[in-house]
Amino acid sequence: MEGAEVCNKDATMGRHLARRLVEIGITDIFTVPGDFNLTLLDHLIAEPRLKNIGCCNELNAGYAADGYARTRGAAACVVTFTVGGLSVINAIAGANSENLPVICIVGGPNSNDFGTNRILHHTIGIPDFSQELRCFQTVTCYQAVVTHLEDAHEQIDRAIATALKESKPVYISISCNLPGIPHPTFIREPIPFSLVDRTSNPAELEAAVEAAAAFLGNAVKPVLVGGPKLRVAKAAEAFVELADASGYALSVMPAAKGMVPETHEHFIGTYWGAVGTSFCSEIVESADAYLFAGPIFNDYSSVGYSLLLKKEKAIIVQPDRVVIANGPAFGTVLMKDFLEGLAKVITKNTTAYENYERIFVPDGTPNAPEPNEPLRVNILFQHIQKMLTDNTAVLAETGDSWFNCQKLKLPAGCGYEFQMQYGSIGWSVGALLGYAQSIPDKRVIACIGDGSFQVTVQDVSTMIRNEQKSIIFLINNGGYTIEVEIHDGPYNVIKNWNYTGVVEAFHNDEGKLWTAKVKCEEELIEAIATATGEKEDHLCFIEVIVHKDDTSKELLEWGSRVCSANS
Ligand code: TPP
Repeated sequence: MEGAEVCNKDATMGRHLARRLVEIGITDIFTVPGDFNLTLLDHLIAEPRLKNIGCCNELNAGYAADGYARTRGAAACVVTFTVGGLSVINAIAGANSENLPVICIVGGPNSNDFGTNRILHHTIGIPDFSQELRCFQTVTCYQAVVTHLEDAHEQIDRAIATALKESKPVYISISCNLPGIPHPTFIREPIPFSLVDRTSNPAELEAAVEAAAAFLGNAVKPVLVGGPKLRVAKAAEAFVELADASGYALSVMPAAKGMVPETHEHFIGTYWGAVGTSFCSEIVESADAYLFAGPIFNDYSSVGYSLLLKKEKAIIVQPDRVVIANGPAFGTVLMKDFLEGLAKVITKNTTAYENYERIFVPDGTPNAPEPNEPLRVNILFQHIQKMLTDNTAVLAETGDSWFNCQKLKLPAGCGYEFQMQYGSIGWSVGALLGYAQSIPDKRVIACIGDGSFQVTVQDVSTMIRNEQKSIIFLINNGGYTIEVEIHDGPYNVIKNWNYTGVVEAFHNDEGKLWTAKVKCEEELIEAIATATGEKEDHLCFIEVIVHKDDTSKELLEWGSRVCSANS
């Protein structure tokens, strides 16, 4: 092939791709092999700075990349053509919904097979190789199908650069015969990406800041609400700067939990309408002006469209535009620039926070259990709360864990992740694998319902294999309880498993796993002491048995409101 004679053995597309991944902060790739990607994998793992994390299935490899991208700013998974590609696609759609730059790399057909009438294995049996690409077009922001060495360099670079710029997943298909062939374009260490940063239009920015400052300056008790797009806008720090400068009461939407320090002196909790932190919704909804930075209002975050907000009172700041009181809109204004600019000119007003302090009554504590009383969910979360430090992070699966974890008070530095927009059950198992891999110095505490766990359970074995030391609370309530509270039927009851038995089978006497099954507070206390003491270097799996109707009160409220929105 072209250029083979002038190149050394490292000047291959596979090595180039590996170097690019390392350059953007990726040191682990989540993979499932297949004959279309084997050579590619050889050349990726030849890169000493890249570790291969072999997963049990592609869905989990994709979820792992999602979890990894949340802290590293990018992640990659590698799968095989169509059978792997179509399996990972649900995870990639989830990463898209969460604005995560996941690079989904697929080992594709031999470049010589394109344009022939050949039928390939792993396809649905027609001589058309575009099915997988067409599926990915709807869930990624860019697709590169690399079938030639000459332009492979630029195709790969453009795909990765687009993922970073858009903060969305991209698809790169690489013909299976090409990754190991040396080519002159891959000789050198890649020149670093010259990503052109987006900038605000200075005049629009100035006008937006001026209009916002005037609007907020006229308000008596303005408040700030952070939304999940703070992350994609890289504006969380600027938002806190604005909170410091303004003295406004500070809250977050549920999907932004963890993006703003809850230890901030004016923090009032999660704004989630009827199911948010007590006194938070009252303060937000009674304010005469609110600034939402990066909100997503959907049926879930709006609690079945029951929020009591008025557009005329709102400044909505999106990653690159600002709308004030449903009137003037300022385009080409970056959220970060806007918040920083506003922080410089804002007038201090602590009225809303003072009102909050005046009316605030702390949450009650649950009734203490009788000795050996069956464990209640609110007792469980009291104990999880005590485990949180700046060396921990929380991962919350879709289900009642959303509501229970949302109520945890995060100490400074404690991470928090969940997948609220897409809400795909099973996400947390794969995401835990990737998240823990990305932050090895923290201990991740995952709260996972039994129904969700059943979807993606296999990759607990990958956590053991990679010596991860997370703590999984498997909440065994016998069913799809969140669905029960929206609309019940016999389909919401699931087969009970011996969950500790399942993960012990994965362990199979290799690696460090510790399990416990707990039914009362006494057993829970002992299990937590062991998991955080003697077994702190183990993957700890604590199956918590609770009553099927034991839920957070927020789920009951939210479920009935979402139910009416659905009917
Ligand atoms: N399939 C996928 C992939 N994602 C979904 N969100 C659903 C189905 C619908 N769904 C949402 S939550 C849920 C289901 C089936 C049940 C979750 O049950 P479990 O994990 O046991 O948590 P619990 O509600 O009991 O706390």
